[in-house]
Amino acid sequence: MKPNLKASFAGAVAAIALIGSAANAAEWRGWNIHVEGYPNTVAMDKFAELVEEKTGGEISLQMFHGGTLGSQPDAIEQVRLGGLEIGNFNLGPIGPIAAEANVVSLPFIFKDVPHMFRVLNGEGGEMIAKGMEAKGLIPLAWYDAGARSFYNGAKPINAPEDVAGMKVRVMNNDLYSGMIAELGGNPSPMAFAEVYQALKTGVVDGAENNWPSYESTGHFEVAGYYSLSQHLIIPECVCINADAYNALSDEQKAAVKEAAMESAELQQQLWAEREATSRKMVEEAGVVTNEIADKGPFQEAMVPVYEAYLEANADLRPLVELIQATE
Ligand code: GTR
Repeated sequence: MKPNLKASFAGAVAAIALIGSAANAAEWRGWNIHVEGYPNTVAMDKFAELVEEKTGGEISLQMFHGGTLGSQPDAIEQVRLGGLEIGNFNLGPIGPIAAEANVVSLPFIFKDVPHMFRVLNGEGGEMIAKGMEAKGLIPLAWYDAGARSFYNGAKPINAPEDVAGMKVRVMNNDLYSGMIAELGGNPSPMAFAEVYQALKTGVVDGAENNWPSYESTGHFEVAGYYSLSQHLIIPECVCINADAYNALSDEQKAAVKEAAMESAELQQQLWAEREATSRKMVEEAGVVTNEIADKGPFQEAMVPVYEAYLEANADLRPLVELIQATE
Protein backbone atom coordinates (compact mmCIF):
# COMPACT_ATOMS: atom_id res chain seq x y z
CA MET A 1 0.00 0.00 0.00
CA LYS A 2 1.20 3.49 -0.88
CA PRO A 3 1.91 5.46 2.26
CA ASN A 4 -0.25 8.52 2.76
CA LEU A 5 2.49 11.11 2.65
CA LYS A 6 0.19 14.02 3.32
CA ALA A 7 -1.18 12.47 6.50
CA SER A 8 2.21 11.50 7.87
CA PHE A 9 3.56 14.97 7.11
CA ALA A 10 0.67 16.51 9.07
CA GLY A 11 1.33 14.09 11.89
CA ALA A 12 5.00 15.05 12.02
CA VAL A 13 4.14 18.75 12.09
CA ALA A 14 1.74 18.14 14.95
CA ALA A 15 4.36 16.14 16.82
CA ILE A 16 6.97 18.86 16.37
CA ALA A 17 4.50 21.51 17.56
CA LEU A 18 3.84 19.41 20.64
CA ILE A 19 7.53 19.01 21.40
CA GLY A 20 7.96 22.74 20.87
CA SER A 21 5.26 23.67 23.35
CA ALA A 22 6.55 21.11 25.86
CA ALA A 23 10.01 22.67 25.68
CA ASN A 24 8.60 26.12 26.42
CA ALA A 25 6.22 25.00 29.11
CA ALA A 26 7.70 24.92 32.58
CA GLU A 27 6.14 23.04 35.46
CA TRP A 28 7.41 24.33 38.76
CA ARG A 29 7.05 22.99 42.27
CA GLY A 30 6.92 25.24 45.31
CA TRP A 31 7.55 24.74 49.03
CA ASN A 32 5.71 26.41 51.89
CA ILE A 33 5.83 25.50 55.57
CA HIS A 34 2.46 26.86 56.64
CA VAL A 35 -1.02 25.39 57.02
CA GLU A 36 -4.12 26.13 54.95
CA GLY A 37 -5.57 29.57 55.59
CA TYR A 38 -2.27 31.06 56.82
CA PRO A 39 -1.53 34.38 55.05
CA ASN A 40 1.56 32.95 53.31
CA THR A 41 -0.34 29.88 52.12
CA VAL A 42 -3.13 31.96 50.63
CA ALA A 43 -0.61 34.36 49.05
CA MET A 44 1.53 31.55 47.57
CA ASP A 45 -1.59 30.01 46.03
CA LYS A 46 -2.36 33.43 44.57
CA PHE A 47 1.21 33.60 43.26
CA ALA A 48 0.77 30.24 41.50
CA GLU A 49 -2.50 31.38 39.98
CA LEU A 50 -0.98 34.67 38.77
CA VAL A 51 2.13 33.00 37.31
CA GLU A 52 -0.02 30.78 35.18
CA GLU A 53 -2.34 33.62 34.18
CA LYS A 54 0.38 36.16 33.39
CA THR A 55 2.50 33.73 31.36
CA GLY A 56 -0.53 32.57 29.39
CA GLY A 57 -0.07 29.07 30.78
CA GLU A 58 3.59 28.79 29.75
CA ILE A 59 4.53 28.29 33.40
CA SER A 60 2.55 26.41 35.98
CA LEU A 61 3.36 26.15 39.66
CA GLN A 62 2.19 23.44 41.98
CA MET A 63 2.41 24.51 45.62
CA PHE A 64 3.13 22.02 48.42
CA HIS A 65 2.05 23.46 51.76
CA GLY A 66 2.55 22.39 55.36
CA GLY A 67 6.24 21.57 54.92
CA THR A 68 5.31 18.28 53.23
CA LEU A 69 8.41 18.47 51.02
CA GLY A 70 10.76 18.70 54.00
CA SER A 71 12.17 21.02 56.64
CA GLN A 72 12.99 24.61 55.78
CA PRO A 73 16.80 24.23 55.71
CA ASP A 74 16.38 21.21 53.39
CA ALA A 75 13.93 23.04 51.15
CA ILE A 76 16.29 26.01 50.87
CA GLU A 77 18.97 23.61 49.61
CA GLN A 78 16.48 22.08 47.20
CA VAL A 79 15.61 25.43 45.68
CA ARG A 80 19.29 26.43 45.50
CA LEU A 81 20.15 23.23 43.66
CA GLY A 82 17.06 23.18 41.44
CA GLY A 83 15.25 20.14 42.91
CA LEU A 84 12.45 22.62 43.56
CA GLU A 85 11.96 25.94 41.79
CA ILE A 86 10.08 28.03 44.34
CA GLY A 87 9.98 28.54 48.12
CA ASN A 88 8.44 30.95 50.59
CA PHE A 89 11.37 31.20 52.95
CA ASN A 90 12.11 33.03 56.14
CA LEU A 91 15.47 34.78 55.84
CA GLY A 92 16.51 33.28 59.20
CA PRO A 93 17.62 29.89 57.85
CA ILE A 94 19.00 31.55 54.68
CA GLY A 95 21.45 33.56 56.79
CA PRO A 96 23.97 30.73 57.28
CA ILE A 97 24.18 30.41 53.47
CA ALA A 98 24.27 34.10 52.47
CA ALA A 99 26.03 36.40 54.95
CA GLU A 100 24.30 39.48 53.50
CA ALA A 101 20.90 37.96 54.26
CA ASN A 102 22.05 37.18 57.79
CA VAL A 103 22.08 40.87 58.65
CA VAL A 104 18.30 40.72 59.22
CA SER A 105 18.89 38.13 61.94
CA LEU A 106 20.86 40.50 64.13
CA PRO A 107 18.52 40.97 67.10
CA PHE A 108 16.87 44.40 67.29
CA ILE A 109 18.41 45.56 63.99
CA PHE A 110 15.03 46.80 62.76
CA LYS A 111 13.07 49.34 64.78
CA ASP A 112 9.77 48.00 63.49
CA VAL A 113 8.22 46.37 60.41
CA PRO A 114 7.91 49.61 58.36
CA HIS A 115 11.63 50.22 59.00
CA MET A 116 12.39 46.72 57.71
CA PHE A 117 10.44 47.37 54.51
CA ARG A 118 12.14 50.74 53.96
CA VAL A 119 15.49 48.95 54.12
CA LEU A 120 14.36 46.09 51.88
CA ASN A 121 12.96 48.46 49.28
CA GLY A 122 16.23 50.41 49.10
CA GLU A 123 19.95 49.82 48.69
CA GLY A 124 20.01 47.44 51.68
CA GLY A 125 17.49 45.16 49.98
CA GLU A 126 19.57 45.17 46.81
CA MET A 127 22.69 44.11 48.73
CA ILE A 128 20.79 41.32 50.45
CA ALA A 129 19.26 40.13 47.17
CA LYS A 130 22.67 40.12 45.47
CA GLY A 131 24.15 38.02 48.26
CA MET A 132 21.31 35.53 47.93
CA GLU A 133 21.54 35.41 44.15
CA ALA A 134 25.23 34.53 44.39
CA LYS A 135 24.09 31.45 46.33
CA GLY A 136 21.51 30.43 43.74
CA LEU A 137 18.39 32.01 45.25
CA ILE A 138 16.62 35.01 43.79
CA PRO A 139 14.13 36.85 46.01
CA LEU A 140 11.22 37.97 43.81
CA ALA A 141 9.28 39.76 46.57
CA TRP A 142 9.27 40.20 50.35
CA TYR A 143 6.63 38.92 52.76
CA ASP A 144 5.89 40.23 56.26
CA ALA A 145 6.54 37.96 59.24
CA GLY A 146 6.00 40.56 61.97
CA ALA A 147 8.10 40.51 65.11
CA ARG A 148 9.16 37.43 67.06
CA SER A 149 8.80 37.28 70.84
CA PHE A 150 9.61 34.71 73.53
CA TYR A 151 7.10 32.26 74.94
CA ASN A 152 7.30 29.53 77.53
CA GLY A 153 5.16 27.54 79.91
CA ALA A 154 6.49 28.77 83.24
CA LYS A 155 6.52 32.56 83.66
CA PRO A 156 6.47 35.96 82.00
CA ILE A 157 9.85 37.13 80.73
CA ASN A 158 10.74 40.69 81.64
CA ALA A 159 14.54 40.69 81.76
CA PRO A 160 17.45 38.57 80.48
CA GLU A 161 17.62 36.94 83.94
CA ASP A 162 14.24 35.35 83.22
CA VAL A 163 15.72 33.56 80.19
CA ALA A 164 18.74 32.35 82.15
CA GLY A 165 18.80 28.57 82.44
CA MET A 166 15.91 28.09 80.02
CA LYS A 167 16.15 25.73 77.07
CA VAL A 168 14.89 27.75 74.13
CA ARG A 169 14.17 26.44 70.64
CA VAL A 170 15.66 28.55 67.85
CA MET A 171 15.75 28.24 64.06
CA ASN A 172 18.95 26.85 62.55
CA ASN A 173 21.28 29.82 62.64
CA ASP A 174 24.28 30.43 64.92
CA LEU A 175 23.20 34.03 65.46
CA TYR A 176 20.10 32.82 67.28
CA SER A 177 22.09 30.34 69.35
CA GLY A 178 24.44 33.20 70.26
CA MET A 179 21.47 35.39 71.13
CA ILE A 180 20.05 32.84 73.60
CA ALA A 181 23.46 32.07 75.07
CA GLU A 182 24.10 35.79 75.71
CA LEU A 183 20.80 35.92 77.62
CA GLY A 184 22.03 33.03 79.75
CA GLY A 185 19.77 30.39 78.19
CA ASN A 186 20.50 27.12 76.39
CA PRO A 187 19.75 27.35 72.68
CA SER A 188 18.18 24.36 71.01
CA PRO A 189 18.12 24.58 67.18
CA MET A 190 15.24 22.51 65.87
CA ALA A 191 12.92 22.18 62.87
CA PHE A 192 9.61 24.03 63.10
CA ALA A 193 7.57 20.83 62.88
CA GLU A 194 9.20 19.40 66.02
CA VAL A 195 8.63 22.34 68.34
CA TYR A 196 5.12 21.47 69.55
CA GLN A 197 6.15 18.05 70.89
CA ALA A 198 9.39 19.45 72.29
CA LEU A 199 7.46 22.08 74.27
CA LYS A 200 4.86 19.59 75.37
CA THR A 201 7.33 16.99 76.62
CA GLY A 202 9.72 19.50 78.16
CA VAL A 203 12.56 18.87 75.71
CA VAL A 204 12.59 22.66 75.53
CA ASP A 205 11.12 25.19 77.98
CA GLY A 206 10.31 27.86 75.44
CA ALA A 207 10.58 29.14 71.90
CA GLU A 208 10.07 32.38 70.01
CA ASN A 209 7.88 33.36 67.11
CA ASN A 210 5.31 35.82 65.81
CA TRP A 211 1.62 35.79 66.81
CA PRO A 212 0.32 33.90 63.75
CA SER A 213 2.85 31.04 64.02
CA TYR A 214 2.44 30.83 67.81
CA GLU A 215 -1.27 30.39 67.18
CA SER A 216 -1.35 28.24 64.00
CA THR A 217 1.08 25.65 65.42
CA GLY A 218 -0.83 25.30 68.69
CA HIS A 219 2.30 26.25 70.65
CA PHE A 220 0.11 28.51 72.78
CA GLU A 221 -1.60 25.40 74.15
CA VAL A 222 1.66 24.15 75.67
CA ALA A 223 3.49 27.43 76.38
CA GLY A 224 1.02 29.95 77.74
CA TYR A 225 3.22 32.95 78.56
CA TYR A 226 3.95 35.25 75.62
CA SER A 227 6.36 38.10 76.41
CA LEU A 228 6.62 40.91 73.88
CA SER A 229 10.40 41.07 73.48
CA GLN A 230 10.06 41.60 69.71
CA HIS A 231 13.76 40.82 69.46
CA LEU A 232 13.68 39.72 65.82
CA ILE A 233 11.88 41.19 62.83
CA ILE A 234 12.78 38.86 59.98
CA PRO A 235 11.44 39.25 56.46
CA GLU A 236 10.47 36.35 54.23
CA CYS A 237 10.89 35.95 50.50
CA VAL A 238 9.19 34.42 47.53
CA CYS A 239 12.40 32.86 46.30
CA ILE A 240 13.20 31.19 42.99
CA ASN A 241 16.04 28.98 41.81
CA ALA A 242 18.40 31.34 39.97
CA ASP A 243 18.89 29.07 36.94
CA ALA A 244 15.14 28.61 36.48
CA TYR A 245 14.67 32.37 36.56
CA ASN A 246 17.59 33.19 34.30
CA ALA A 247 16.35 30.71 31.69
CA LEU A 248 13.13 32.70 31.23
CA SER A 249 12.44 35.19 28.45
CA ASP A 250 12.26 38.86 29.47
CA GLU A 251 8.45 38.76 29.21
CA GLN A 252 8.28 35.67 31.41
CA LYS A 253 10.65 37.22 33.98
CA ALA A 254 8.48 40.31 34.15
CA ALA A 255 5.31 38.23 34.51
CA VAL A 256 6.77 36.09 37.31
CA LYS A 257 8.14 39.12 39.14
CA GLU A 258 4.80 40.91 38.86
CA ALA A 259 2.97 37.84 40.15
CA ALA A 260 5.29 37.73 43.18
CA MET A 261 4.84 41.45 43.90
CA GLU A 262 1.06 41.14 43.72
CA SER A 263 1.09 38.10 45.98
CA ALA A 264 3.26 40.06 48.46
CA GLU A 265 0.73 42.88 48.53
CA LEU A 266 -1.97 40.36 49.38
CA GLN A 267 0.24 38.63 51.97
CA GLN A 268 1.00 41.88 53.77
CA GLN A 269 -2.67 42.76 53.95
CA LEU A 270 -3.65 39.31 55.22
CA TRP A 271 -0.73 39.38 57.63
CA ALA A 272 -1.90 42.53 59.38
CA GLU A 273 -5.36 40.98 59.85
CA ARG A 274 -3.99 37.63 61.04
CA GLU A 275 -1.64 39.19 63.61
CA ALA A 276 -4.63 40.79 65.28
CA THR A 277 -6.91 37.74 65.10
CA SER A 278 -4.19 35.32 66.26
CA ARG A 279 -3.42 37.48 69.28
CA LYS A 280 -7.08 37.78 70.17
CA MET A 281 -7.60 34.05 69.72
CA VAL A 282 -4.75 32.96 71.99
CA GLU A 283 -5.55 35.56 74.64
CA GLU A 284 -9.14 34.37 74.71
CA ALA A 285 -7.78 30.83 75.12
CA GLY A 286 -5.98 31.96 78.28
CA VAL A 287 -2.52 33.03 77.14
CA VAL A 288 -0.90 35.56 79.47
CA THR A 289 0.75 38.35 77.48
CA ASN A 290 3.17 40.87 78.93
CA GLU A 291 4.84 43.96 77.52
CA ILE A 292 8.50 44.38 78.46
CA ALA A 293 8.87 47.81 80.06
CA ASP A 294 12.60 48.07 79.40
CA LYS A 295 14.12 46.20 76.45
CA GLY A 296 17.47 47.94 77.07
CA PRO A 297 19.07 45.03 78.95
CA PHE A 298 18.13 42.63 76.13
CA GLN A 299 19.64 44.97 73.55
CA GLU A 300 22.81 45.51 75.58
CA ALA A 301 23.26 41.76 75.91
CA MET A 302 23.40 41.52 72.10
CA VAL A 303 26.64 43.50 71.71
CA PRO A 304 28.79 40.32 71.49
CA VAL A 305 26.40 38.87 68.87
CA TYR A 306 26.96 41.94 66.67
CA GLU A 307 30.71 41.83 67.30
CA ALA A 308 30.96 38.18 66.29
CA TYR A 309 28.96 38.81 63.10
CA LEU A 310 31.10 41.80 62.13
CA GLU A 311 34.30 39.99 62.94
CA ALA A 312 33.32 37.16 60.60
CA ASN A 313 31.95 39.58 57.95
CA ALA A 314 34.02 42.77 58.14
CA ASP A 315 32.91 43.68 54.61
CA LEU A 316 29.29 43.86 55.78
CA ARG A 317 29.80 46.63 58.32
CA PRO A 318 28.52 49.21 55.78
CA LEU A 319 25.29 47.19 55.38
CA VAL A 320 24.75 47.11 59.16
CA GLU A 321 25.45 50.84 59.36
CA LEU A 322 23.17 51.55 56.41
CA ILE A 323 20.31 49.78 58.19
CA GLN A 324 21.01 51.56 61.44
CA ALA A 325 21.12 54.91 59.62
CA THR A 326 17.87 54.28 57.71
CA GLU A 327 15.10 56.40 59.21
C1 GTR B 1 7.68 31.22 61.10
C2 GTR B 1 8.14 31.35 59.68
C3 GTR B 1 8.54 30.01 59.15
C4 GTR B 1 9.55 29.35 60.05
C5 GTR B 1 9.10 29.36 61.48
C6 GTR B 1 10.14 28.79 62.45
O1 GTR B 1 7.35 32.47 61.62
O2 GTR B 1 7.12 31.88 58.87
O3 GTR B 1 9.07 30.13 57.85
O4 GTR B 1 10.77 30.03 59.93
O5 GTR B 1 8.72 30.65 61.89
O6 GTR B 1 10.24 29.29 63.57
O7 GTR B 1 10.83 27.84 62.09
